Amino acid sequence: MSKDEQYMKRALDIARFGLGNVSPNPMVGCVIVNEDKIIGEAWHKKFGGPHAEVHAVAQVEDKSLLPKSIIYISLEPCSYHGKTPACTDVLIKHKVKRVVISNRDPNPRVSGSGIQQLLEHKIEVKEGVLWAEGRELNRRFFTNQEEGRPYVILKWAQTADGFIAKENRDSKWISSDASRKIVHKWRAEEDAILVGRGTVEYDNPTLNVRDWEGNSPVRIVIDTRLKLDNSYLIFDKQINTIVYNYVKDQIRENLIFRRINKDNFLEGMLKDMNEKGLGSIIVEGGTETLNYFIDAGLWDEARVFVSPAKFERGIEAPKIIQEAESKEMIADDELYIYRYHTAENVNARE
Ligand code: AOF
Ligand code: ZN
Repeated sequence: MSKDEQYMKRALDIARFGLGNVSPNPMVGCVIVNEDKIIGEAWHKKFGGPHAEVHAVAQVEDKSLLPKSIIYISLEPCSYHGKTPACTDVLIKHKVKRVVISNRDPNPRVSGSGIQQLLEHKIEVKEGVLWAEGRELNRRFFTNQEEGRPYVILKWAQTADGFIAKENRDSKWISSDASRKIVHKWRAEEDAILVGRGTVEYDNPTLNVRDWEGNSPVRIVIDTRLKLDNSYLIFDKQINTIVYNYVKDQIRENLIFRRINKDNFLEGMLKDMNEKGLGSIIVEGGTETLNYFIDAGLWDEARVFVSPAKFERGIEAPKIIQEAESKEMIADDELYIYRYHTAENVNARE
C-alpha cells in the first residue's frame, strides 16, 4: 500500500464509526497528515452535525502546520452551505497544501465542484484513492443519490432443507441466539425495517432493537388493503411506523399511513422512502415480501442464515439464483451474503 492508500484507509476506517447515525448523509472520515504524522482526524458523527473536515481541522492544535499538510478525505469535500457550512471554505481558508479524496460526491450540489474550487485556489488534488473501498463503505449513500431509492437489504433465516417457517407459520427457533443478536446489530445500522402483513399477523413482532445498543429503525409494513387491526405491537406508537397501502393517506402521531399507486407499487414505495430521507431498509420477511423484492430485481444485498435444523415441509424460503459473495459460520448457522448488481457497481467507475 502506498502512503496515500494507508492514510486513506484510516479515513475510511474512522468514517465507518458514523454507521447508524449519519444517514441519509454519507459516512465520511478525514485525516490530516503533516510530515508523515497524523495531527488531526475525525469523522462525520451525526446527521445535521459538523462534517468530518470541520472536526478534523478543529483538532489540529498548531494551525500554522495546515499549509504544509495533506488532508485525506473519504469523500470530495462539500462546496455549498447546507445544514452546515461548505467544507471547501475551511480548507481554502487554511490554505492546505494537498487534498486526497477517495470518491467524488454524487450529490448534484457538489459533484466535482468541491474539487474544482480547491484547484482554483491552487490546492493540489488527487482523487480515486481506494475508490472501490469508498464505494463499498457508502453503498447506501451512492444508491440513494444515483438511483433515488433506499439501499435494500434482504434478511431471512432458513433451515438446511430450505424452509423459512413450519406449515403452521411458526418460524421461531430456526437460527441461533448469536445470529439473532447480529440481526439486532443490523437493525441498528439501517434506517428502516420492513415486513409484509403476513409477518405481522403470524409473528406480531415489535421490530425494534433489543439485543444490541443503537437506534431502532423506522418500522414499515406493507398492508395494501389495510387489513391489520390496531391490536398489533407495531401500532404501539413507540417507534415511527409507516403503513404503505392502496387506500389512504393519514398521519396519527408517529403512525403514518401512506397511499401508493397500485401500478408500480414497489417503485412508488421506495421513492416515497427516499423522499422521507430513509437511506436504507432491511426487509425481514416473510417469503412473499422477500420474493416481491427479488422478482422485481430491487435489492442490493441479501443476508441468509442457514441453520442445521430440518423441517421436511413448510413454507419455502426465497431462492436467489446466483453465487454467494461470502459465507461464514455464526455459531452453528451458515451466513451467506449475496450482492445484486456487483458487476455494474464496478463498471460504474468507467
Ligand atoms: C463533506 N464532509 O463529512 C459529509 C459530507 O446538510 P449538510 O450540510 O450536512 O450536507 C449534507 C451533504 O454533504 C451530503 O448530502 C453530502 O453531499 C455531503 N456530505 N461532505 O464534505 C462530510 N458528511
Ligand atoms: Zn462538508
